[in-house]
Amino acid sequence: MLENLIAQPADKILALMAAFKADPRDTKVDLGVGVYKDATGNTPVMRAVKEAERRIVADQTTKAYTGLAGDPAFGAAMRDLVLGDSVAAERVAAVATPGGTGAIRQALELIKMASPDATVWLSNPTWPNHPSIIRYLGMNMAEYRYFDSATRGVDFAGLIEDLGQIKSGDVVLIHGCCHNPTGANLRAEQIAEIITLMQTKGAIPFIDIAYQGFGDGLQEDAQITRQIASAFDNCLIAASCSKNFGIYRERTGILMGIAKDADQQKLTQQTLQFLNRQNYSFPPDHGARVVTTILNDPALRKDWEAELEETRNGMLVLRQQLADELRRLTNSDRFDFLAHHRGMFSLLGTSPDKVEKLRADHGIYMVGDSRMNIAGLNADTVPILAKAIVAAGI
Ligand code: PLP
Ligand code: TYF
Repeated sequence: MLENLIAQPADKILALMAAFKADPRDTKVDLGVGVYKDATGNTPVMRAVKEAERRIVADQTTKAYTGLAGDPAFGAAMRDLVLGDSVAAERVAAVATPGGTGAIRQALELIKMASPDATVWLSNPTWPNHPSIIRYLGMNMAEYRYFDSATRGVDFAGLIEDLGQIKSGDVVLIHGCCHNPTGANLRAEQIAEIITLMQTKGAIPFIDIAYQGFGDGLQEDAQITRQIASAFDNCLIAASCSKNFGIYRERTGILMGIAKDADQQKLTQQTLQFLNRQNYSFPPDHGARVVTTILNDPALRKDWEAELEETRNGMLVLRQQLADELRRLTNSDRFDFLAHHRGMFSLLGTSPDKVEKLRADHGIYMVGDSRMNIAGLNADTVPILAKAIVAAGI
């Protein structure tokens, strides 16, 4: 049997992680995989997470199964965090999932069940796992223009033109904040225009929010999601806790399905639980319990928010330092977009051979499409990167 297998395409981001590890140069700089790192290159366990884990270990009396949706308290806490009061709670179905990826997978399975002929529209570019999972599930897929390689902002005219082709029942996947890989984000008035267009066409929004709190702030980063969720009868939201709680390996995420009314919510909830059961029965609990403990305890929550703000502000400082250094070196404002982008990533907008040159000549690792993880920098490596960018003729 196993001789029939054919090699599957590797994840280019994870492959880059391995290449970085294997590089013996001690001057190497990792701007690859989207994991937050502090100035010393460490990915810390957040203070509130440590304390929540201590409490869970001390107080937990059982590790018996939760339920197919996970702990309902996690669902409620995440609904509040992501949606605020933008949508009535009785319209929201929710299941815990293994990470944001699990939520995306379950959302796509739900779409396939409910609407097998629908086309799922993705931004070009997007996170590579989006098209990979859609292709694996044998679903229809199309792209809408997103990135303007001249301004390194959003190509809004191109986006609107492409979304003009969507058909009734099609699904449009939108990054809730901190677009991966570009770092370029939509403004509220642009979202309003997209909403109107999608409503005219009868399309369904699917939001992937994996970096809430990494862009403009915890509430600010939820704005697009809330704006969209409150405007449609149906909406799917895949939220990840990996980044904003720093619990990557715990695999913590949630899929929320917003239904038209309470009856439709019941059916949606039942279906989401069915999908969890088909794939893994009960979702992982530990990370979800950590998140719930933090969100429901005012002191822990305050400390988590403060540390998340430090993280966010640290990345903004690095962005500004890099933009300033490049402004100084090039005597131009060509790289000012780096300070305007938000989240962990910026797409430099250069060719794969220049990215390769940065790796070969300077030991600077970024993804082949020229995505760099800003959190991989520190005050010492900012000038090194700026010099290398100029030396590579970018
Ligand atoms: N969506 C986007 C856009 C991402 O960048 C990520 C990466 O971390 C995820 C979803 C899901 O992450 P995880 O499955 O680790 O929660
Ligand atoms: O884009 C990134 O770097 C993160 C981490 O298969 C990641 O989202 C990368 C690849 C992958 C899963 C997570």
